[in-house]
Amino acid sequence: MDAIRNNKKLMAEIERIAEVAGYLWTKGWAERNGGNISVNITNLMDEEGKALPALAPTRQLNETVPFLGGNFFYVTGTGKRMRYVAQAPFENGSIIRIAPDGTSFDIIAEQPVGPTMEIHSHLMMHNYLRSIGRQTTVVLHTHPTDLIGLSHCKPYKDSTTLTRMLWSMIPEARIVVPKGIGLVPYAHPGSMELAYATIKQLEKYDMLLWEKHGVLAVGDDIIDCFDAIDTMSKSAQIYFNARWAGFEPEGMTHEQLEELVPVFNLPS
Ligand code: 2HA
Ligand code: ZN
Repeated sequence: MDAIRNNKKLMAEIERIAEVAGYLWTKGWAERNGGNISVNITNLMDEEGKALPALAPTRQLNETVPFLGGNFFYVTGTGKRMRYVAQAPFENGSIIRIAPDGTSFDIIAEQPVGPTMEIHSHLMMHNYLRSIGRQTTVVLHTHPTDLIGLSHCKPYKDSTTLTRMLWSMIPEARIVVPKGIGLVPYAHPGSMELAYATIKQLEKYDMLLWEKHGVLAVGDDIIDCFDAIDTMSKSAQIYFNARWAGFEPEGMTHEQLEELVPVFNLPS
């Protein structure tokens, strides 16, 4: 489909999405069809691409997304595996166009691959972020073993305690994820309950730990979203490695953590 393949800026972004999908698999964060990605590509679409006809019947959304009317997204496909998204992003994901009134969407390229079952919650998150004036383009959901493991541990089922511990394992954690990580209580995958609880926490955090399920990161750049999750996963690994070696890690002190704020110009 030339309207898509000839669009160099768009294809460059699709390649970056495929690159990250490959990282999710090699990291061991994407068993079977675990995880999903949506990226707002509206600014990368040209007129020819925007006008492509629908490849499948129009689908209704569970919730209207008025701030996304006329927007375009690349979305990984339902049941599709990240390791194959990495190799063939258009066989394992598709480009969708949101209707001008934000009530439905059409799949327009390249094949009629149905989007992830999390499409409703992803779009509600994108819509919420636009509604508060943010230009966020990426929602990335994946299953990092170490961070999910922590969400089974009672003392860390609290966003402040969890953030403080992860930050204290290595300075990069606070530098790369300055807002910290919010804990979202368990609700089943794809549920509206999970979507609403997530949106509520996006007021404060760009990264969320879905209890006993996975991690979700939002941002302007898919590589940055991956890096943020990777950095928090590194902290969790340091914590678990210390525990396996038989000691409770000391962690950076309060002073050491606070000192980073002015040095790296972080929000306090
Ligand atoms: O797409 O990870 O949360 C599979 C999932 C659902
Ligand atoms: Zn999941």
